[in-house]
Amino acid sequence: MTNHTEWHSTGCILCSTNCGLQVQTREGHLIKIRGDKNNPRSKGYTCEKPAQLDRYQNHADRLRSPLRRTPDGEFEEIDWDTAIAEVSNRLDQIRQKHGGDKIMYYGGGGQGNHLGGAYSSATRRALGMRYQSNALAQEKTGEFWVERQMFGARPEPDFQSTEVAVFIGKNPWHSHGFERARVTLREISKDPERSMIVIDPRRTETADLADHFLQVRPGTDAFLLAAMLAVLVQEDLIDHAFLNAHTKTFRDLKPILEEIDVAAYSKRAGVDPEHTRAAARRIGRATSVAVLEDLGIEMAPHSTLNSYLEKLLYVLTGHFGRPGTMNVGTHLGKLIGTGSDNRRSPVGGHRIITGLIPCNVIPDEILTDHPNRFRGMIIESGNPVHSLADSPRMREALDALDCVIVIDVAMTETARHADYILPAASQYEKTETTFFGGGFPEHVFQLRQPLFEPMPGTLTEPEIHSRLCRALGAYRDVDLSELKAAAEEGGESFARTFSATLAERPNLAAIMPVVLYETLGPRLPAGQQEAALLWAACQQLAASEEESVRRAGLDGTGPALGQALFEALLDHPEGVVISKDVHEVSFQRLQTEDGRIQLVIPELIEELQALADEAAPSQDDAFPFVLAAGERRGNTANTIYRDPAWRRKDPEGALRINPRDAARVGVAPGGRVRITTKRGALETVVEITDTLQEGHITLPNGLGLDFPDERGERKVCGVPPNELTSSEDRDPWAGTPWHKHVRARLEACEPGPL
Ligand SMILES: Nc1nc2c(c(=O)[nH]1)N[C@H]1C(S)=C(S)[C@@H](COP(=O)(O)OP(=O)(O)OC[C@H]3O[C@@H](n4cnc5c(=O)[nH]c(N)nc54)[C@H](O)[C@@H]3O)O[C@H]1N2
Ligand SMILES: Nc1nc2c(c(=O)[nH]1)N[C@H]1C(S)=C(S)[C@@H](COP(=O)(O)OP(=O)(O)OC[C@H]3O[C@@H](n4cnc5c(=O)[nH]c(N)nc54)[C@H](O)[C@@H]3O)O[C@H]1N2
Ligand code: SF4
Ligand SMILES: [Mo]
Repeated sequence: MTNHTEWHSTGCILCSTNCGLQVQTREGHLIKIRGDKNNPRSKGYTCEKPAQLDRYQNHADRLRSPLRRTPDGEFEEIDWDTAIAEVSNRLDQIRQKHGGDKIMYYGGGGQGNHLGGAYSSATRRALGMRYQSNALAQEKTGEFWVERQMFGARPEPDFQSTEVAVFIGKNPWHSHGFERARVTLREISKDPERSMIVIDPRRTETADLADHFLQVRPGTDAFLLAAMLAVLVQEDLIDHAFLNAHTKTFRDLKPILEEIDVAAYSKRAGVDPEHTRAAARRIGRATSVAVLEDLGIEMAPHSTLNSYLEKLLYVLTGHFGRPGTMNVGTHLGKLIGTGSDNRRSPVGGHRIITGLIPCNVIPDEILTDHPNRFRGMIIESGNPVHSLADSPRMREALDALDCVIVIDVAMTETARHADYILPAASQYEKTETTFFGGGFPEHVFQLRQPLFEPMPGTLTEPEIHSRLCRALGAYRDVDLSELKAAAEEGGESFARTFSATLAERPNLAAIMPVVLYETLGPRLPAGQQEAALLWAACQQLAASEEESVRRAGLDGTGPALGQALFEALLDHPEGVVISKDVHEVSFQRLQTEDGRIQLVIPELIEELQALADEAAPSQDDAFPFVLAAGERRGNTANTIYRDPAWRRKDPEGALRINPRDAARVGVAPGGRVRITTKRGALETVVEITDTLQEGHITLPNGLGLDFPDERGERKVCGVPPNELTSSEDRDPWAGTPWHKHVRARLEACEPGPL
């Protein structure tokens, strides 16, 4: 086994920021971990969480052999040849009997790994699968839907140089979401010329640094954002020159915002109208503003409307396409699907956005006798039984399928419901990367190289998909011989043969990732065969964004530039700048019909206008609390760390509650409560804190995982939040869940025996 006694570059896989790390290893363990100063984006920064990464790499529940469910519901080990043959056979049977479109794909990547999903497209095409979903369809699809209509692109905030940073339902102190978050937050907070605006019902660590903290009542952001937009229009803080140049329909929007009663809407949101005005004026008068929304508004009532209003805040004030504002960057590889948004889910007719079926309706697309229902599922790098709304119903749905295949590194809540479990090499045992944003104007990409050999018994996802495609008859060795020969000749010759082959042979074009893996892959340095697919992504980026790529210092034109880019990725496992943009390019990247920003989304305008008549929520006596089910804290990391021992403080993940509520419920610090929602009831420990307003309670995300203790007894530590959520509580447009707004009641528990 290779030991890295020297520092070795890799990356953090615990959140989408993917900070660069340097590590030392010994006998399969990560023994020393520090930030990597050579990563051009994170520059040595990390938070507290990656220190424990060996708990991801090595733990009791890592999978070490393919497993098959036995008739008595247990699992038995099988070898890989049997697993591949039986899995492809079972899926092919569904295809032949019901059609490949009855097999659904879920997942494809987490916070640190997106190559599996990219290679899976070959297996999906080989089986004729048409429908997929992943965690983005329970958080970001509402925002995507809005962005597609307004911009046809995805603008990203530049907090490094902005004058005014705005966070809406986002706590970057803990959840990050952009590079070097804590450093940047402190810099903005200390600088008297710069300001921070935070909209959150809880006084978060980020709110503590803010100049304007609007402590909104949970679930009423639409009112507050509408009031802020109304201030901008009513006080004429609008950038008319920008709107004239880049939009068309302000005159349709203006009267709607002019009518809004700022005082009444602010009060409805629990915010002093003067605070609303002050924050809006700060945005209206700033030279630059950057805005980031996240789960606090995306998983709450009016979620898609919230995303629309959030974007109007910066568009009406012209904070787009300049330093410190919102810009549209380049991307190597695709995180978000393309294609039309006109498709609907096969049973319920739910809107498919960026190619994804809303997570909340997946059980409805299975638990029915509708002829188009799903019959099988491939779940890769996702834990939907734990992470999607309504865990009991998700378990029922998986059990109703003819065949469930899970590809994962660990025995998860979801894997327990599989017919076959295929064990993957971990993210430190293969070449991996993510397609999350790498920044603007300089875009950084990191292709991480393996620290360890794949654990015996595991395979990388590209290898799994290649074997599945072969077993399904999607390719034979002879089909690839010409390309293999061309790969030996290298660069230009391979590029030519590759385009010619794909143009002539649609069946190979359909499984392109696997073709690259099998032909170019073996020519790559040892352990980096999985990088092959990125060769195509590099060629594409070099062709579409030649100037930006050359500005990053890469030479050549056409395929030679693509090749140079690909080699840069292989040569720089610490991360490398792959493109440099000028800000004006943001306007050229608008992909709307007329190339302008669209100000009016008719459906959402209707929802905005209907706010005026929306009844205030009644004090629901059965469920008087609003539970935010799934808060990010310093000791949560989705379900990537399964061993609860990584949480030294607060191992169980306490329910947070305001002191006056705690007194009313009759619970003391460290006491226990029973929390009940319309879906379920569970017990938990409490933490009493005045950072929460009365009536608002929170539970951390990612807890309640099933893991063996020191004696090997399986235990669930903490509350699995989705035992308490319902799939019908969701946004009407995007189907995204309202996890931040779960009605609940609390009762103090008798102190239990210790
Ligand atoms: N430490 C840590 N970091 C993470 C993760 C993790 O598990 N742990 N997960 C990563 C992932 S997958 C994601 S998507 C991001 C999510 O990152 P965030 O969205 O920042 O995370 P949350 O804590 O879920 O929610 C953000 C804020 O929403 C607030 N909120 C609740 N209800 C409302 C409301 O009605 N209105 C408003 N305005 N705010 C509300 C909460 O008080 C909270 O401060 O974090 C990423 N980073
Ligand atoms: N109630 C509530 N529910 C929530 C949230 C909330 O705030 N509240 N947050 C939601 C959000 S924003 C998100 S993003 C989701 C996250 O939930 P999921 O998408 O389910 O993702 P993760 O917990 O990040 O882990 C995914 C899986 O990947 C596996 N894995 C790790 N490395 C590899 C690998 O190399 N290969 C393979 N094949 N598998 C691997 C892990 O073992 C794990 O099972 O949770 C969501 N669920
Ligand atoms: S901010 Fe995210 S990527 Fe960076 S070290 Fe922390 S968890 Fe890892
Ligand atoms: Mo997420």
